[in-house]
Amino acid sequence: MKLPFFKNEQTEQTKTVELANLPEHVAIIMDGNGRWAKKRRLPRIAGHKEGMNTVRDITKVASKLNIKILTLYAFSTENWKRPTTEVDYLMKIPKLFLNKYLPELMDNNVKVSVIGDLNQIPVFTQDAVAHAIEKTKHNDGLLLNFAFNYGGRNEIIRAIKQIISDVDGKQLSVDSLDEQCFSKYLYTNNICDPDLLIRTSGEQRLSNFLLWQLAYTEFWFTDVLWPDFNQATFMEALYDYEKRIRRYGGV
Ligand code: V0D
Repeated sequence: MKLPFFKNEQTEQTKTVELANLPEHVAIIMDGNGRWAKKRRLPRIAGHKEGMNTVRDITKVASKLNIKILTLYAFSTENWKRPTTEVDYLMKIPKLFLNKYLPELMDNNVKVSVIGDLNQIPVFTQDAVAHAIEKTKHNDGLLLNFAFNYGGRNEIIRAIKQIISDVDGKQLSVDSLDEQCFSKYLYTNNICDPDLLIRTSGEQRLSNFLLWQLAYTEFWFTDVLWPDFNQATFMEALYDYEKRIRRYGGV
């Protein structure tokens, strides 16, 4: 099944994505919220608030396209270094987002999940997230996975500590440790690796996101700022993804 999504009126060129070739798992680094606000002489938090609406829009599109998993980098372990007022506002966003959109997520059969260390975040935020996870746990449509207080290196160290503890406790033998076994110790234990990574706002680096999981992922970058990112930009990414031949290091 083909889905046309773009038509240039001058050249009559149309762009189409083949629904069968869509990525199963899309990961996104939602960058450029502060810059979006600055351009408008607004405080950075206004950009984060606007970015929340983009999360809603892209979740809706991904869900309609039958994409299986959407992993969004919402807050990194490094983001604690930002000014307190900004961090305080960011910690309110999950609750704001869920108060506004949880009914719609339910309607769209979306299942919410989180990767990262939730112990370090305020209890009211933990509660809001836990409530959404519980409420959506039987949904079997899109898995909307937020990386929240997440860091890739931290995730790997945490896995190693758990592995050592399991070896000590004789639940695991060193010989049986391989890539597949190791990946079970990561936050992402039951979900496949991302097929496509999108980063908005022109930066082209990983910023400690999903270090292990992105080994074979296709990367797609755009200068568009996250609050300006929309269905059209998302379709463009999916269109480019389909054109790439994926070899997994083979021939
Ligand atoms: C701000 C742009 C949704 C990026 C998007 C504090 C930065 C809006 C959530 C969210 C954030 C997280 C968990 C959950 C439901 C929603 C979110 C943060 C930041 C981290 F269960 N947007 N969003 N969380 N921003």
